[in-house]
Amino acid sequence: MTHPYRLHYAPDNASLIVRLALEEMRLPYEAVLVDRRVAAQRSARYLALNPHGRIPVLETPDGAIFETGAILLWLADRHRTEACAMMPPCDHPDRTHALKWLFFLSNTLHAELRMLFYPALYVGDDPAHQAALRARLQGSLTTHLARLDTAAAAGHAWLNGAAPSILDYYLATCLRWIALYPVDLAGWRDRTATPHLEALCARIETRAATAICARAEGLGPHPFTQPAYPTPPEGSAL
Ligand SMILES: N[C@@H](CCC(=O)N[C@@H](CS)C(=O)NCC(=O)O)C(=O)O
Repeated sequence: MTHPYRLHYAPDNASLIVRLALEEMRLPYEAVLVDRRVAAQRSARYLALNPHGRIPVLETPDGAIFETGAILLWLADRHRTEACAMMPPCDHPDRTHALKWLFFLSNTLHAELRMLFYPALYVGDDPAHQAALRARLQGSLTTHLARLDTAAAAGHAWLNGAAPSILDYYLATCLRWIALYPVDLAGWRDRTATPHLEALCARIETRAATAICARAEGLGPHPFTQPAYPTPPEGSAL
């Protein structure tokens, strides 16, 4: 490897969150396209890195890591500096609370988004079943986001704080996706109901890391406050 890290990515996929964190931490990495147009995430080569066939994977000198939350936490712990601490350290009381909300983002919010985006994987091809699943998910996502808005209003350093955290980037990217995907449901969510999440998006959008990733993946000038469908220089989001 020419760089210590190789990020296997597709534009506007979960790999974007890892890319944002790598850029925020100013870590050198190589971005390796997973071409979704040919389902490269299910190629033997990719499955050797991630047997689940999901994007992202980060190759590191310690081996390949899959699962977005695990990669983010590993990077934040491995590369914490005075200037860039994207997760509270293990011996800090804030760690307790940052961890539970990080796992909530990963296990619940992100997992439910997968069901919203790929309903056929969960209830098959019947459009009525898919519509019922999506309606339930829209309800639960609205509740989750209201609770996240309350957490984002509480003045924690690790969520909507002065300096970006891995939770900020994870949540802002989920909010971006909710605004855009699935294409036939786009725009269903009332963003004005969660003003602190809007503030978080606005804050994250000012970061140099966001501008770099937006350029690399064709996300447009306002990827978090006014999300638009990506026009990536290579590869495809879906
Ligand atoms: N739990 C996984 C979910 C990753 C995930 O859903 N990745 C999507 C792209 S955003 C994917 O690989 N989709 C293609 C597929 O499932 O075949 C993580 O957090 O990394």
